[in-house]
Amino acid sequence: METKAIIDAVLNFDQEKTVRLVRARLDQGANALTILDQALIAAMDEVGRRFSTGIFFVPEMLMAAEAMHAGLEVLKPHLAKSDIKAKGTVIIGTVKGDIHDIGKNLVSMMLECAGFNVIDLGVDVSQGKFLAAAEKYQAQIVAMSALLSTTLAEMKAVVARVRKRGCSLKTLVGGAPVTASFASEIGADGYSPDAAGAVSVARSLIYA
Ligand code: B1M
Repeated sequence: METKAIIDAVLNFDQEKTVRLVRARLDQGANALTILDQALIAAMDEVGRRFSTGIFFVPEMLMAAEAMHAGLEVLKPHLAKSDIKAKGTVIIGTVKGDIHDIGKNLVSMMLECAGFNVIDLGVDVSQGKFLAAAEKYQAQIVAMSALLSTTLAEMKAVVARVRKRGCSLKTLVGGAPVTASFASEIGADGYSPDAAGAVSVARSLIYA
């Protein structure tokens, strides 16, 4: 019931109510990851459905994203607290041509909570910028997010350039249109369908 109320608050673009309801669920003892998955991410899925069917347009998507963000801020301190400190630097960004950043920010935050040193390049990140940052920060992993099917080619190109360098730098990919088979087809070293999974994949890439 409360989960549905949070979903409705996001769908009504009500930031204040989203924050209040998320806090209330935490106070009741609900798990932060469950609230994230079953309420906030579920709400964004519904936003996507409404956009696809012409009920919502870009402004509505943005307002819903802001409400989701507000709820996420409340959850942040409760998510992915981990005692195991991983050593490693991850360069992360949303690929060129793509400005969706909610999923990327979640992955970034989870990795940070797990003890990785995360360099977040933001959105619309060019191939050259990913590679230059990896070099500059002596990173172990380049992590890329894409939400548009049209930007998958960018992801493929970055993976190809990293592989061409022939060093130990690994690639990790994800985002709604990215599948395990696409990831393996383009030669990415790791793939996760969600933010929590990205942490274990990143660990396995570094400790493999
Ligand atoms: Co856009 N949008 N959008 N949008 N938007 C989608 C993605 C879309 C599926 C909506 C739809 O048609 N149903 C569609 C893409 C269709 C396609 O290509 N297949 C779409 C479109 C078409 C567009 C525009 C082109 C619309 C237009 O202008 N006509 C435009 C593109 C702009 C651009 O990027 N150049 C556009 C713009 C926008 C807004 C700016 C309005 C806003 C983004 C705000 C923001 O990000 N700050 C927006 C939104 C909010 C969405 C939807 C509704 C929600 C996305 C989201 O944040 N989901 C989305 C529909 C949907 O996905 N259901 C849609 C919640 C988030 C937590 O999920 O990012 O998938 P996600 O992350 C997940 C996993 O994918 C994974 O972890 C997260 C969960 O734990 N993950 C990774 C993500 N990255 C990972 C990386 C990893 C591992 C896992 O390793 C590195």
